[in-house]
Amino acid sequence: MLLSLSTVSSSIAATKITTEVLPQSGTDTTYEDTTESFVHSIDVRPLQYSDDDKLTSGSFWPLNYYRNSRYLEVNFFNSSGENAIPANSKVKRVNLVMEYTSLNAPLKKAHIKVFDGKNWSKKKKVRLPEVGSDRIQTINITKAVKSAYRANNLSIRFQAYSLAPTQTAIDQIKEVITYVPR
Ligand SMILES: [Ca+2]
Repeated sequence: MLLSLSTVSSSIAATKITTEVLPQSGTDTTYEDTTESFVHSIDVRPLQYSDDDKLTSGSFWPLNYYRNSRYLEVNFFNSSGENAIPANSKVKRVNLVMEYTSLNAPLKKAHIKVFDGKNWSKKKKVRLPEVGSDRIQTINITKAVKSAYRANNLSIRFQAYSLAPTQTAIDQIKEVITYVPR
């Protein structure tokens, strides 16, 4: 009897929970002019599900190299929703699932950065799609998201550049968190 109680108790302690967080807001600065008025809020609803309803970048990505000022930023603020991760939970893994395509020409490079509450992380490479064909991938960002607070207050920036003008269309981007509640 004691043995069985002990077994139950240790299995509860080790229970991992995986939850998905969908984007709530975001901004697009791909427009030609990067003055304040060209920082556009985006409608994130197309990003929430893989259903071919897509968010197209407002303008072409830069040519030949990245520009710091050009990005799509997506926020996964989750501190009060039913999927919020309890404070002090042990965050085991945080992935981004992203499905997107390039519309007009191949991308040369693409990456994401993760905001950790103070700074943007190092670049995480994003694999490139064929033109007009969706590419779905899982990007492990656990190293940049070490706490429940950060997992609940995630912002990411997607950046790309190409050799010929092209926009991207994102069908889905979501945060998948695996954690052990405390
Ligand atoms: Ca969609």
